[in-house]
Amino acid sequence: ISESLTAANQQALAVRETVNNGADATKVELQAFQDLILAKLSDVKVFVEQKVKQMENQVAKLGQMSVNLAAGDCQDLYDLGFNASGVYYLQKFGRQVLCDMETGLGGWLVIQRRAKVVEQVDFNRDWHEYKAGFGDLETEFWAGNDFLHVLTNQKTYELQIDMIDFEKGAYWASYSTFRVGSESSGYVLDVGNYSGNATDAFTYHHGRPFTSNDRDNDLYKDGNCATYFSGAWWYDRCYDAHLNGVFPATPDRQNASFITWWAHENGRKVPLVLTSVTLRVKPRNH
Ligand SMILES: [Ca+2]
Repeated sequence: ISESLTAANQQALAVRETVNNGADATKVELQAFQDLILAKLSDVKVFVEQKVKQMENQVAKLGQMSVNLAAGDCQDLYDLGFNASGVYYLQKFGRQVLCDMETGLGGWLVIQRRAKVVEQVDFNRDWHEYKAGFGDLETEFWAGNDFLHVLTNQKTYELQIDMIDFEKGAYWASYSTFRVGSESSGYVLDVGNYSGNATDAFTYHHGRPFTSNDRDNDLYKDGNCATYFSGAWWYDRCYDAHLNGVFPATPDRQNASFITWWAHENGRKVPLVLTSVTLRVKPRNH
């Protein structure tokens, strides 16, 4: 009996050891399996995180695209983070515009630019060319009356005019209201509330429709101001400011039939003889 018990006991120990060993082996296997699963899960997590990030980027891009589609001026573009001056495409109007993102707080849309350059852009053009716009955004251009109409009727716009006189230097005129009417109104000019150092020569043109060499809407009875002064404008009889005129070959203060702005100096009206002009607009209070 004793021997049997001893043998049984040894057998039991052997069985226990076998079981324990087996358990250890199972534990090791389970641990390895768990590690494998965790590693896989970690891979899946990285993959999912990458995908989520990609999707977030796509959504952000789509969001910005839809906002870009709605951008109606350079201020909108500026507010979207575009803060470099240059040519931008306004999806809303299907056209390129020149934005000045540096002057003042930025957000300016340049609607006209003149400068004495080697290859001068001809500004003595007809109604339809002024309607559509012409020139080169990099040098000289007119943004176009149809565009000026839809642009300036989105919000209330202010206008800034910068001019250089060949010997007197820089002048500026600012108007807190600038709006251009529809073609059926003759693109009537609504401009007001001047400030600047150039004296106010543009309010004279307030309420006037546009006159081109083939459409006489001016108040000069004996002829067409645009024909006489080579360039379309919101003529009255005929002008105090004429910024679409021709640059004189040589500066001449006695002959003001060229591109000019009548300034007041010491109680006298004196024409500025301009070498460059820029007209730009942005929403008021920006
Ligand atoms: Ca006339």
